[in-house]
Amino acid sequence: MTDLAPFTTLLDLDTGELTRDSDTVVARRLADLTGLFLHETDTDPERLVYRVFPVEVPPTNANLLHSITVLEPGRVGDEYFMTKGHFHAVRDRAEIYLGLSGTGRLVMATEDGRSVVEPMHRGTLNYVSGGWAHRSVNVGDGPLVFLAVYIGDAGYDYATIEREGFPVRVVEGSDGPVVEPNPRYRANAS
Ligand code: PAN
Ligand code: ZN
Repeated sequence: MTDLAPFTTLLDLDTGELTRDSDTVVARRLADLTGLFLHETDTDPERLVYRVFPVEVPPTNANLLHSITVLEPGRVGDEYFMTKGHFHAVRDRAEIYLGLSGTGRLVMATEDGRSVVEPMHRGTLNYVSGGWAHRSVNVGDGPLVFLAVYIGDAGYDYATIEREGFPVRVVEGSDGPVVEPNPRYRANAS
C-alpha cells in the first residue's frame, strides 16, 4: 500500500477549475489530432481542442486517478470536436464520467465492434464498463466539462483507436447531432 495521506481538492462545478494546481495539464491542439477527423479542413493547427487537469495520485490499482477534461466547442468539417479516445491498456479497467457543464456525447466501443453512444451534460453519470473504448464529443456551443474517475493502473491504449477508429462518428445534421457509421472504421486494419 502506498503511504498517501487523505486529501481534498476543491472543484468549481461550473467551470471544472481545480484549486490544486496541476503542472501536468495535457493540452491537445488540432496539430496533435492529425488523422482524427474524417474530413480535415484547413483549420488553425494551434487551435485548442481540449485540456485535461489531473489530480495526482500514484497510478496503481490501489488508487483512483481522477481528472477534469475541458473540451472546447467547435467542428472540423461536419464533425464535432472530440477527444482522441482510448481503450485502457489494462482492458478490464472501468471508469466513471460525471458531466459538469456543456452538452456532449460519450461514444464507446468494444474490440468486437459493438458501439454505444450516451448523453453527457451536467448531472450525467456515465459508467464506462471494462473493455469499452471511450471518446467524448462536444455537440454544444460552450465547453464540455466532466470529471473522470478510474482505477489507477488502467493506462492508455491510444494506438488501437488511431489505427482502427470508432465504429461510429458524431456529426452535425440539419436538426442537431447525428450518429452515423464511420466509413473509415478498420479501413487500415491489417
Ligand atoms: C479521461 C481522458 C480525457 C482525454 O480522463 O483521458 O478525457 O481523452 P483522451 O485520453 O482520449 O485524449 C479518461 O478517459 N481517462 O481514462
Ligand atoms: Zn479512460
